[in-house]
Amino acid sequence: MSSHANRVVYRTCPLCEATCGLEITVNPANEVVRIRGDQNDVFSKGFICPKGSSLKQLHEDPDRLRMPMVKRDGKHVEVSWDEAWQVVRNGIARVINTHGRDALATYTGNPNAHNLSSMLYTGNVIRAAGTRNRFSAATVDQMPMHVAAGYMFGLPVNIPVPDLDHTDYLLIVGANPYASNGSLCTAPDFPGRIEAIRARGGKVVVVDPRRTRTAQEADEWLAIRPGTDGLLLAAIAHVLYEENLATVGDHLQEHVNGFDELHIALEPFSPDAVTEATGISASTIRTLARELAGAPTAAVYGRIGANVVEFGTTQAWLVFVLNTLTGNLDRRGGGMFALPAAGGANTRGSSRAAVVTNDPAKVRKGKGFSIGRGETRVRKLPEVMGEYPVAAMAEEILTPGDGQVKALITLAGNPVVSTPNAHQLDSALASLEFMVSVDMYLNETTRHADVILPPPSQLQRDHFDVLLMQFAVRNVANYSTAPLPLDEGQPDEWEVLAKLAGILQSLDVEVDPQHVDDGILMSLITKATEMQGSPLFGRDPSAIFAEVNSTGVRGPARRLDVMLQTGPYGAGFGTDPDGLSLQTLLDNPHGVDLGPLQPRLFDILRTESGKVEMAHPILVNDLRRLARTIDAPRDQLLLVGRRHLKTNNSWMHNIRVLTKGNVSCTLQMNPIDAARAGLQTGALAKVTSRVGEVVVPVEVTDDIRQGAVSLPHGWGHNVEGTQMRVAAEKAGVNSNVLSDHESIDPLSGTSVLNAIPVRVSAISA
Ligand SMILES: Nc1nc2c(c(=O)[nH]1)N[C@H]1C(S)=C(S)[C@@H](COP(=O)(O)OP(=O)(O)OC[C@H]3O[C@@H](n4cnc5c(=O)[nH]c(N)nc54)[C@H](O)[C@@H]3O)O[C@H]1N2
Ligand SMILES: Nc1nc2c(c(=O)[nH]1)N[C@H]1C(S)=C(S)[C@@H](COP(=O)(O)OP(=O)(O)OC[C@H]3O[C@@H](n4cnc5c(=O)[nH]c(N)nc54)[C@H](O)[C@@H]3O)O[C@H]1N2
Ligand code: SF4
Ligand SMILES: [Mo]
Repeated sequence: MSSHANRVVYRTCPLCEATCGLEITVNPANEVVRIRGDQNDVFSKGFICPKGSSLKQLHEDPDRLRMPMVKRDGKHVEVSWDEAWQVVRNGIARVINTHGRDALATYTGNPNAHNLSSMLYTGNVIRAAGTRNRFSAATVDQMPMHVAAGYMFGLPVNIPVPDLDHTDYLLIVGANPYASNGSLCTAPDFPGRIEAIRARGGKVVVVDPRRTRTAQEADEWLAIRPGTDGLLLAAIAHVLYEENLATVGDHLQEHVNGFDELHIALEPFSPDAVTEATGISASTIRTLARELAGAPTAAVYGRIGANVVEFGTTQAWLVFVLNTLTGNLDRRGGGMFALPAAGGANTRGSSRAAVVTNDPAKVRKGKGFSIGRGETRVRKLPEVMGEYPVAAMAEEILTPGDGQVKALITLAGNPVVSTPNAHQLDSALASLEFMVSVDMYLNETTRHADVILPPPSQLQRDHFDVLLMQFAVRNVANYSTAPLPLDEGQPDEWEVLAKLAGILQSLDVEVDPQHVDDGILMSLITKATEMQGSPLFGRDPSAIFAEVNSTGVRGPARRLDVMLQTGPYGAGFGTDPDGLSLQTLLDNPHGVDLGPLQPRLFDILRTESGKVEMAHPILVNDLRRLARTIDAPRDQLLLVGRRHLKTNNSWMHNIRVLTKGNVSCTLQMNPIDAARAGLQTGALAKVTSRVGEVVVPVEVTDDIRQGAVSLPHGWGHNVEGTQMRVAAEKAGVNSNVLSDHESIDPLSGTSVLNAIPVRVSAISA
């Protein structure tokens, strides 16, 4: 190829969980000429959404930070990397030396999950900070799924995903994959996979207070009252028992605990009892139960609408329970567990022979799952998976006393827009002694940072979905090289993170990220050589280090090579010549297909009993709390969220191609509720909750049930001191001004971001 020709690069899209393969054409001046779906991608087969092609505009966005910013006299100015690191070192040293390490807090946001550097190095930063005050977006997102999976299957990553490509019946509860493209269910072209279910004669039912695009495309839409899914799910399970339809299937008969206890605990939840609360008729509930039990295969899938609510964990568990009680757990077409090529927390460091037997006699009993190793200082909320609920972050900063948080490190997060009681957190961040953010924008959160350290753009880095493949509907491995080079003098994100980790540990500004990384790699290899079942067991760590180092690859790709080689499909540094290594993936730029999901429950169960715990006491106990909501008063409007296909949480509104047109922040309201409040489409409404108030234009629509109103999250860009000019033009309002930091799912600490009681009134324009 002559140097005047365009080149084509294949890169997995890192913007959402769908992991679509992109075909990116780049000209000799290193400008992106075109982005389209990669027809040959083994997983996405050409599918792309409008966000995928906007990676070009994201890369070229003049507001995207290319140089570090330091706050001087209240204003952010560009500085050199050396200068920025000096400020970071001094700020961190001052806080640690004055107040101790617990005065530091960390917050890690969603894009870390889509970023190879972050997936591998963020943990090093957090550990190096040495603080117990760790927060993340998990407690405004999927934490209920982890906790439920932990109690039921022994490990928080043991989350069953609906086997979309083989199921005959899909019940979707509080998810809208036509907009979100799926979550904890990695499935490029989720919509196409739903359509395929129907095309092969299957059925799709959607439970959502809004008639979403997903609901429109389904066979049936059930307009549930927000926050009451637990009652519905429990009632479906109740019917399964009552009508003798409940069976875990022959494959699990001997391997579950709690089948009868669960039956008893579900007693209060008859269809008749929950009809009024849920707004779903008893006959519909009975039909749902019979259909789920009667379908050749069926899967129940619940997400944000079922998770970030008062009963998030119990509902996540009930979703798993329904998959189990209909005989569909760990069975083709039901709820299954992926086997990722790298980074699987239930396969770590073990070769295929060691992890793929699915022999019930070889179940590795575990310690079980628990929470509460420590509690927050102010509200005494328990630790969950090594972190605290982000709903408690503001009070930990604002409440004086021993152990008060004085400094914050945010890594790819925008908590001021994404977490509850936004105004409270905003003022908390303004009161910090020191804050550093690794982020590519000067936005609502990072405007409080003393230093912002920008990563390169999404097109300037390599990629592999370490996390998302643990929740994929098909086993696939795909590594992409960086389509575009780094800018002159620009460090890669892993170097930024490794250096930050080094500074946090040693308080020495001179740390060399390469040196830090060598240490990390060596310890990774050493661990593998000490682990029975690993292909590296008993081998010489230095020899392996030398071998992986000889490829010339550095940073996350070098670590990934070790993870792949020691993973369940791995080459094991010579033990399996047909196995996977980084080189295999380099040779296959469209990905390597590892096949459909296979039953593997017995390989991953880590409960103390070695059985599936259908009725963990903590969850069964929570059914009592749930039962008390059957007769709860139902006079208030309940606010729910929504996502739009062209937005991505809070941070892509600066991309004009995405926000032009009808993408906007409105309050959706049913005609009856609107008429009652004297509101029409376009009129301004005041929405008030216990903690806050916003004024927002109304959109009257039949596509939302009575009693529910909906605002998308991620907006509210009209604040001082940011640098997102396009976003500011169409600012919208921050829906988390309304969400209440005191309102959480007590089992997981997850914030209640749906079914928030609000008042809506007309205001004169
Ligand atoms: N009301 C309501 N609130 C919600 C939700 C809801 O449904 N309703 N959803 C919740 C969910 S599911 C989530 S995941 C959270 C998200 O919460 P957050 O993760 O806190 O917020 P994001 O909007 O994803 O912001 C991501 C930040 O990372 C930066 N960024 C983007 N890419 C990169 C990168 O590659 N490297 C670095 N260093 N920075 C990067 C962006 O500039 C932005 O500042 O929001 C939650 N908040
Ligand atoms: N385009 C786009 N894609 C995204 C994102 C984005 O911001 N934009 N964010 C990504 C992230 S971080 C995540 S976690 C995923 C989330 O993926 P999804 O879970 O599919 O998220 P949503 O599209 O918000 O769908 C949640 C649905 O729950 C409904 N709902 C609200 N309250 C209730 C309730 O009480 N009961 C029931 N049954 N339903 C309820 C809402 O009306 C909404 O339709 O999406 C990811 N993909
Ligand atoms: S669906 Fe998700 S992964 Fe696919 S192109 Fe759109 S944003 Fe990217
Ligand atoms: Mo999320």
